[in-house]
Amino acid sequence: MSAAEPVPGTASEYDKVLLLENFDDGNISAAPEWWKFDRLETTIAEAKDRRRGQFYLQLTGQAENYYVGGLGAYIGKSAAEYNALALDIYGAGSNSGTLRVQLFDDDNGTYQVEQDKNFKPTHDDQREYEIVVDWEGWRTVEIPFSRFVDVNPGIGNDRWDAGATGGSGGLLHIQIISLSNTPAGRLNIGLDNLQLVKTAK
Ligand SMILES: [Ca+2]
Ligand SMILES: [Ca+2]
Ligand SMILES: [Ca+2]
Ligand SMILES: [Ca+2]
Repeated sequence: MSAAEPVPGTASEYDKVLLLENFDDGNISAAPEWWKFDRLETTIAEAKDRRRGQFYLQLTGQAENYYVGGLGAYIGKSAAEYNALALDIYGAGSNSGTLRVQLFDDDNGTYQVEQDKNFKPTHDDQREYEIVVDWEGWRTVEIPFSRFVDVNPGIGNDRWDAGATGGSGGLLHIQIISLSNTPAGRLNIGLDNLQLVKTAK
């Protein structure tokens, strides 16, 4: 890589960037506060290369029938000026696992995701994109918002409209569900630099 080439995962290649999380405060309980559920285990890990800053988040955990667990955070910001989610993912080879990234946008102007007893939204869109992590080392994954699929047709307005306008709270939650490639496998994935980005195209 030549010195002039933009470093993947840095702001230089984007028109606009909103950093959601880089884990460099070494604390997942604040700014933002992440919730965690089921068998997902998280460890703040020391980054070995400067693109990752001081820390990243290591995700591990034991699958039961492929499912490990998840983590999520309240964002509550407008995503109107961005067109993709970018995140750095560290893979440990073909059996690292799968991340199902979920975005929730506010469709009833409440600044919160109202949920039923199974934690499914009752008034807001839930949109998903799945990343099969089968590589080794770090990779910046960029997912255009248009690639996220609305998984609750009939609930919310079934449109990606995460701008905080007209009373909408914008992008409310990001949540990441983790799965193993085998029914009783172990997850092994690193996570860093979650950003909303505006790509040039
Ligand atoms: Ca970091
Ligand atoms: Ca809502
Ligand atoms: Ca919907
Ligand atoms: Ca919507």
